[in-house]
Amino acid sequence: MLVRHKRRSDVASHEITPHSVYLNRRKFIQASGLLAGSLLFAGRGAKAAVALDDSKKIANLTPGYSKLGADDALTPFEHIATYNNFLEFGTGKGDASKNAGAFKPLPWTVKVDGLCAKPGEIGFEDLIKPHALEERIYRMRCVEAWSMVIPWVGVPLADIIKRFEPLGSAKYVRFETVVRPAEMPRQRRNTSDFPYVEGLRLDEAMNPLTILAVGLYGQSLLGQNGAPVRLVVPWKYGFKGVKSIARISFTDIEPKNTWQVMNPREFGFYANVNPGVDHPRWTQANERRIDANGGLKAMFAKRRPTQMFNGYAEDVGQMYAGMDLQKNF
Ligand SMILES: Nc1nc2c(c(=O)[nH]1)N[C@H]1C(S)=C(S)[C@@H](COP(=O)(O)O)O[C@H]1N2
Ligand SMILES: [Mo]
Repeated sequence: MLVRHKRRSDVASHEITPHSVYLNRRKFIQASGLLAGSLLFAGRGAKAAVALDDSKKIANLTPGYSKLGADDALTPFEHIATYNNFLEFGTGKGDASKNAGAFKPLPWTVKVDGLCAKPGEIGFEDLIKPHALEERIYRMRCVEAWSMVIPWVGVPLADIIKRFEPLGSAKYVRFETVVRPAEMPRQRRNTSDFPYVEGLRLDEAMNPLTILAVGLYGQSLLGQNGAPVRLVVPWKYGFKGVKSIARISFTDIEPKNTWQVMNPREFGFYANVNPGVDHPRWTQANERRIDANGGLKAMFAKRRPTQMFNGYAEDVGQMYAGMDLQKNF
């Protein structure tokens, strides 16, 4: 179980490592590699490991709902697969891609329990297979103010939820990430933060925009992005997107999510992208887009304004009508 136990250094490094520091380090590694004419640098190995891989290609994708602005260019795969938050593998942005190699997502079982008529244990294939896989291009916005445009492959969560027949008393869905200390190094050193937990109100979970993703860029997810199945909620900050889901529970109690437990002053349950509600330590009014020229461009680019509900207000705004979004942050 989660206990309130704040390790200052973890929170700080997760939240404030600027993208520019990460990029400088990467550029340095690449430049050093060139100068030294050497293949010994870890940065090179890491780079080769994140190239698109034909053997992971997913067949039969149908194009699903995507809603992009004129200046929303896709974030290159390389950045999506190497600039991550995944505490189970470390607190640095490069840790997940470096350390996820030992993580073997398949075979995989998801436990479904709580307030539903058809609870049970279900294999990953059976969870996903009956449903058509869609490609959906979503803008994603992290609480730390960087953003990406990601072509996900997934299934509307509503389609999956309906099969388990939630009871009338179910008001929330709670998600848990797998606990596999043998494969996830930070779960060995630190047990209090795990399993990583997230939650949605049932109507948010049933919203047509909410998906369970099994891939991106047309191939199945890499460990660092939450293989084999993770949540994607494009109008909320990135931390809602719980990875490597091992348990889905229907409940009548608002779930306590991991970041809220670690730091309730800074992170709430709703986490709706809102340029009008700042994070206690920085503005949320604008963001740095990680796009085609990679981070190098993002580093020098003008920050762009963040949109209410990350630009999905027409699709999701109704659900929050009348709510005080300063209080329910
Ligand atoms: N299990 C788990 N899921 C997680 C996290 C985590 O640390 N553990 N980090 C979250 C945060 S803070 C973000 S921004 C997104 C990042 O997803 P990405 O690395 O695929 O872009 O994953 C979210 N899901
Ligand atoms: Mo995040």
